[in-house]
Amino acid sequence: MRIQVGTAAALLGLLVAACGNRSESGNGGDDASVVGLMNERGLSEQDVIAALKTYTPTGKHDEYYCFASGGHGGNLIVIGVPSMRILKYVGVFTTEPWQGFGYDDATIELLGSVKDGENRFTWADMHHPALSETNGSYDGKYIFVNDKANPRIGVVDLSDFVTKQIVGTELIQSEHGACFVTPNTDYVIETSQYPAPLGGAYAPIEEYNDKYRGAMIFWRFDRERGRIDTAASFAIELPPYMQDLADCGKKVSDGWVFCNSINTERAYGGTLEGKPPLESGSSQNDMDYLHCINWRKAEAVAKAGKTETIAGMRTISLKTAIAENLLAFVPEPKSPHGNDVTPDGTGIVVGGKLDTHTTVYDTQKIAAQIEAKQFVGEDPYGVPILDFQKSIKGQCKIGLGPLHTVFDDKGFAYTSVFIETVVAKWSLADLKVVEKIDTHYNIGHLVAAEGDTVDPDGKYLIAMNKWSLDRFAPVGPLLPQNFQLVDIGGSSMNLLYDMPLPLGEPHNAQIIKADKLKPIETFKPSGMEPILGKVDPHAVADGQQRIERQADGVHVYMTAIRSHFKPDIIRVKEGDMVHLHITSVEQATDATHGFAMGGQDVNVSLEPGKHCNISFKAHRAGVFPFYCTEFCSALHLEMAGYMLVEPR
Ligand code: RUQ
Ligand code: CUA
Repeated sequence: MRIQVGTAAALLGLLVAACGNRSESGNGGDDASVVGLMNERGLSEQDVIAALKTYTPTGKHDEYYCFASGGHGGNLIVIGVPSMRILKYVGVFTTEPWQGFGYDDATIELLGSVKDGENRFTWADMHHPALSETNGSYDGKYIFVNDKANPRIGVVDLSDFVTKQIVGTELIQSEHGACFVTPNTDYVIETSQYPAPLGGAYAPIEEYNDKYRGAMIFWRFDRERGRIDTAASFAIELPPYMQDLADCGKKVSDGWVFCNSINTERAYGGTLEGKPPLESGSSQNDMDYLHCINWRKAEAVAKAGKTETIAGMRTISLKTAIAENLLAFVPEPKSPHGNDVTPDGTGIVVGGKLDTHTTVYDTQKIAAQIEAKQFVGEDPYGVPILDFQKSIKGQCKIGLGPLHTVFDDKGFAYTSVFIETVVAKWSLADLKVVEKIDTHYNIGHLVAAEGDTVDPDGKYLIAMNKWSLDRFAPVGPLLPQNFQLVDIGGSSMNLLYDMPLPLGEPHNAQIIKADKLKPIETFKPSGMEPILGKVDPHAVADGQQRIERQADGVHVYMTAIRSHFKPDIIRVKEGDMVHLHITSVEQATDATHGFAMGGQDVNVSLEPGKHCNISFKAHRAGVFPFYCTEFCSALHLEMAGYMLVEPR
């Protein structure tokens, strides 16, 4: 393809004029001018404009951070936008060897803080990260993530990008509607998906209707401590529908939380037992139920002690929730999935996977009808139901299979449409589609810059596509996921960049302005243990290095500094418990060390000022070299030592 200079747009024309005659820096082609490169690589003008909008020169930082779920990897992916450069993987539910996450005493304990009996989990199914908010805006302090498979919530502190806490409850056996935060992050919400007897008990599946239940958990977040306060948390029992995504009211609807459900048919499969598969059994009804919960009322009810404790969780029973008028349903069309409150809080956009519309509910009408108890019926559990028509603002004819919706700063909504594989842009004012953009292929979630807050930025949107099909060089049957960066700053949407994600399935993400984050550069004061959040009692200052034999084994108080460990010879006896207490006494930002020892599965990261405690048994006699794993100086290879394990 030859490009005619005369057809270039103004921007490109300028570039061409500026660079067209220069060819001195040619690497590869003969003509290194912009036009020459375009011709050589077969790039269109649109391609070059897209490249210019995402290219970020060396040393320049991105305007936004995107925090994407790491899916089965159980970690959080930090990506710069618009360059789409991956900045970090933060270990949350699984080990992250480079960071030593899951290899020292504190992180081993953290990863084991939610277990099932003695079963520890080595993976997670992370879906929906949620940034902490103040007055409905991202405040850049924390991010919460969920594990659908083994119901857990992780709390990541954005001051150091370290996971500080993992909580869970045996009340529920799976979840999906998590994490969603209330506008001031008083609560982090986690909702069950597949009903089961609450608390983990057994009941025959034939007793599904009577014994199986869902629940919404309100994890109380203590901002001062930066931790979830499990004792101050509570739950609400829900009928055995499959509760799905939730979102919190904001501004005029602050105090409410809305949650989708599927399978109001209460099908439970039985394909070998003469029953229809779950998938068809659960898609019989035209309507499912949008759950509307007054969480402020629920909080007061829980505070008044009108709860029963199940598996350690204070739980408001369905009966109490109904009696207190804090739970009501509104019908919602055809296997709903996404549930997204508009920036002004007046609407909730629901996408029905088997529908061709998004439905915009009216939060004020819903609240008023519930207050006035204007119900038109009740479900088999006595939960009051509102009239559909009286509860909506209207519907937008959008295309087949709408899922999730995010918002911009100009009154537009953007909905992922799975079956059609597009992002549909539509106006919240008149509920009309204005434009669609192809997202090859299988779009799931989408995320826009601050697009689920009270003040969205517009600018960028990422379509999070489940399989990339033909987008990249083939790598076998398991295809990369594909994040497609879309420019939504102009009057029409433009695809800027395809970013393969080599792990699945990332599900959802959050995009926040980079200048809202102020991460620390080193751990201060020296000896900080990041999960403890303060100087570790075993921290070691220079001059205090020592080896002590105590009742519970050999304690080694060690420092790391360029380029040696002190002590560097450790003598123990076969069978001894060894406790390493290592403090990095560095303060320069470019001086990270690692500590690894073969044969013991020991591997930690020692960023400047950080302290780690590592315990293991000297399981056999022998000589065990240890060394630094970060190329920290010219004499990095010499940053090493020996543990000598003498035979008994
Ligand atoms: S799900 S693709 Cu968020 Cu877990 Cu909708
Ligand atoms: Cu310290 Cu390499």
